[in-house]
Amino acid sequence: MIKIINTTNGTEEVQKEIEALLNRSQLEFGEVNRSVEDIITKVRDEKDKAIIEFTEKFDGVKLDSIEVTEQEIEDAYNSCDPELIAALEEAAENVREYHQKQLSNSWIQNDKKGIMLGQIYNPVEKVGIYVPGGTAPYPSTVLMNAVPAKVAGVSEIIMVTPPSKDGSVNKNILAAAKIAGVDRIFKAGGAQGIAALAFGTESVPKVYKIVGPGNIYVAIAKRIVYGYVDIDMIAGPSEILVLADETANPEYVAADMLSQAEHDTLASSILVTTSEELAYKVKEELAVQTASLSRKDIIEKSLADFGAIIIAKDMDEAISYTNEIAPEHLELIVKSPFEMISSIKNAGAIFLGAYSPEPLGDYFAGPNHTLPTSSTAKFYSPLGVDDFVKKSSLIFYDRERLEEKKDQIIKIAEAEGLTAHANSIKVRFK
Ligand code: HSO
Ligand code: ZN
Repeated sequence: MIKIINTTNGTEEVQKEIEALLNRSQLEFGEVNRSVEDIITKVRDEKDKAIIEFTEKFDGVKLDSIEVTEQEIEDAYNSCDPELIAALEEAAENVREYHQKQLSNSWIQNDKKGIMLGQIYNPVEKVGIYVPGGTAPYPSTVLMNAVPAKVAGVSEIIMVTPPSKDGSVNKNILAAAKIAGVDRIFKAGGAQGIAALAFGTESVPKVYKIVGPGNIYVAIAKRIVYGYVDIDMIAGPSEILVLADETANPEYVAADMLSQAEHDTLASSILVTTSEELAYKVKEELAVQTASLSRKDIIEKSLADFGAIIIAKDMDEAISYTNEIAPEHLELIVKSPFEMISSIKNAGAIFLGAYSPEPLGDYFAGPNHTLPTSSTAKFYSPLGVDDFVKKSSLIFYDRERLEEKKDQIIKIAEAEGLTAHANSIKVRFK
């Protein structure tokens, strides 16, 4: 049962409750860490052989070859529901269009005579995408990771995903990979999949950056290989915060909260409202709607452990709790959502009004659904084209300009005790 927190009980109490809600770190070290390290070392040293062994051990299938063939991809695509394919195509187009807006241009500044400075942008050449299998084979996740990489100009997109017991990969995942333009797909899950991407094997090309969600083994493996390759943020369990006033429809609010609660027992669904009446109606609605949902057990646990309805004394207080929680998804179901945008400082994605429910963003609208969780919206942004682009600086001085500034540069070099640095300037003006 979801708890109701009334801020008339004093802000200290509420703060404590909020802290408890936010404290759902998935990362345990110790045991898991050690076994992930062992897997990574073995894959680095023994490559494909290790992948095949771990796949047999963890996924229960002995593979002859780990790469998904062109034929497997074609067959999967052709056997998918054509309406699903059409919906995914349309979603991919929206994601493409939205992310194209994020492209930045290289720039050059040459307004000072004899000097040219600039920054050039290049895509990361090879990117790896991890796609979970098991209970979470989401084609939408394939689109959200691969399409921005494609828009950024990544030349090789390599996907890894665990196979099922019969050695196949979920057909919807393969179809989405084809739609998004993934180049090659390998059957390698968990830490072994991440290690394969980080170090390369006889079959799997080494990549420079790994993105995509995964379980705790995947998350820890990404942390371990970070620095050797780049990674995206470590995604925690999903979250939604609905900020609603008395104009909100309790049925919609409850439905949206449940949409995230069904992801995971660790997911967090919170309503912050200024209306006590709405709070109690939503609580009732949550119980009614949960009863008929397929993932009822997950939802009930998630709501009981990490769900909350917070009744704030006014909108300012409601906004301040929201900014402190910094939710992954924020829905503003209030009379004038647009007027509120400028008060929201911390949120992964902001959904405006009663007809912009969270699943619209998960699947279709265009913005990325890989968003900062666990309050990291205080400093992280949604996944986007920037994550697949890197920059190089450009520096040019002509002879006169360098001569003009040589003493200052030599001064700093000598202050640092680096005479070879100083000499690299001096030698040009002997
Ligand atoms: N809401 C999830 C993404 C997702 N939802 C995929 C459905 N499929 C991210 O927090
Ligand atoms: Zn979702």
